[in-house]
Amino acid sequence: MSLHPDESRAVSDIISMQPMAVGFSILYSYMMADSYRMIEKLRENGFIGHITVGGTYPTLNTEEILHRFPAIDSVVRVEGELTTYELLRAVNNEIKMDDVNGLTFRQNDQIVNNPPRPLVVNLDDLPFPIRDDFETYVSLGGIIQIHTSRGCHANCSFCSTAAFYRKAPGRKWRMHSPNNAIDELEALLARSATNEVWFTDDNFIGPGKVGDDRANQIAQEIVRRGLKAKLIIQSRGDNLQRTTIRNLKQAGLRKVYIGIESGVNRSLDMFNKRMNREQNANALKLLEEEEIFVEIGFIGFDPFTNREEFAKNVEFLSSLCGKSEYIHPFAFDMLLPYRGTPICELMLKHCKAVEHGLDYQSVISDPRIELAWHLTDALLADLGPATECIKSLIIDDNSREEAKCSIRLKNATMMGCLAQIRDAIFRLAEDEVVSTENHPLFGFIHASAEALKVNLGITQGDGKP
Ligand code: B12
Ligand code: SF4
Repeated sequence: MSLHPDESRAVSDIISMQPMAVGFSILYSYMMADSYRMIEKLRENGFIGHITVGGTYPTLNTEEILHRFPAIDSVVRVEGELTTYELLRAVNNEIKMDDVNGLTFRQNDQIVNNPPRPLVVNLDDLPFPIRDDFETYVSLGGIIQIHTSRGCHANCSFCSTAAFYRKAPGRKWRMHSPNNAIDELEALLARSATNEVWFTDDNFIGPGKVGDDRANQIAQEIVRRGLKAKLIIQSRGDNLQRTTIRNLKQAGLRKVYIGIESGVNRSLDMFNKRMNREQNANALKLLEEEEIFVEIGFIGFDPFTNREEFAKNVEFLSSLCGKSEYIHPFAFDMLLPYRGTPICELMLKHCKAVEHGLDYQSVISDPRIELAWHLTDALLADLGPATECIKSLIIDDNSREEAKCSIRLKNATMMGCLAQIRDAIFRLAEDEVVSTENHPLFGFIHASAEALKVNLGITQGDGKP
């Protein structure tokens, strides 16, 4: 059902409809607080129906949620389709709550954890999602988003998707058949004023021959049906085969999001990435040679990062992106140890994570690394508008050369500033007291980003040239 964007209006809409149950989808930790504010308003306004929550955050924090948020009646863990159907039957007294697998619920003062529900075996058995607001969403600048597979065969220790699907028995990477996936795509293209398509699969190409064959069949099917789409995918580096990338490019592939995470093998091992620095670099080179735009996810800092490793990360990015027209990093993050992930356990064991709001954050003990992280964070924030601008250029056929030039300029600014940050922290003695506020490099970073904005013709803070 579509709700008014204004919270109070949405609450009064729900109250007037008197549904027997309301569900909230909570993908990110920060959405929990906002959703709960609305849930409390519903209760204050007399809503007595069942309130449930689902999504990544509730699945990884099930009991915590029911302990901390008394107005919530249950949590739907992992996949929601079948569990929600049965939950509604239970709310309607057709079956017992205890019989709904995948549900955690409140019973008197107890929290009851029913057994997990196995993952859906054949994704094609699921109907296509109802997209009531699709036209409005596209008219506001949204692009088509489709999941053509679920999960990932890998098991990176920081990844909440890996942790999410491991909460239920079943295969960790499952796919829609090429025909089924492209039927959904074709129907959406017919309804849409945009042909930009983001396959939001965690790992679009998927494992081994099965994944590779499917990606090729999807490419063939798009071409066979004559669909004109501009495609964006997310993939692990070790699933990229040159022929497949070429076939996908023929079908409209423009951009690949790729989690490279680090240029330091120690971090990659701790992240259980199952790829080393060289393998990641080769994946990026392959995409660059095939002239596919790439955005890199990078967790450049973790609580064990030292100055030499920071320097290695800077050197790694510079060697790959310094002169690149295709590859640009959109992150240089500090590790976020999400609750329920193996890395969170590891960080807690080493006292390297502390509670922060409804989740955890990393603890950095070396003040020089903390300074490097704050400066890098400021750099990424300042470069944000450039990244947004490049994103729209990449998808625009007429702006290909402009996009390449923008990426070159952005990379040059980013690598120049990173080198300055690296040199500044190497100038500091181990016992030197450093303040993370008011460091002169903040001014330099800001000025460099402003100069870049002028070069890219960005006049507003929102990234639109
Ligand atoms: C699309 C997407 C986005 C889009 C969102 C677009 C949109 N319109 O919603 C954009 C680009 C905006 C985005 C941004 C970010 N994202 Co994002 N995103 C995703 C992605 C790839 C797909 C989400 C999706 O559509 N899934 C498809 C549906 C079918 O799956 P699902 O959501 O899990 O739903 C199922 C169940 O969870 C359950 N369920 C879900 N909701 C409910 C509700 C009820 C009531 C019930 C009963 C069941 C239920 O049933 C569903 C069907 O089985 C996920 C990864 C993923 N695999 O989910 C990451 C993911 C959600 N994103 C993530 C992150 C970290 C971010 C960012 C913070 C990244 C960043 N550093 O900037 C930002 C924050 C966004 C913000 N606004 O601040 C993390 C969240 C981690 C966490 N624990 O908080 C994820 C899990 C990726 C990851 N592995 O790290 N993201
Ligand atoms: S490769 Fe990506 S999606 Fe797969 S487990 Fe690692 S971080 Fe998660």
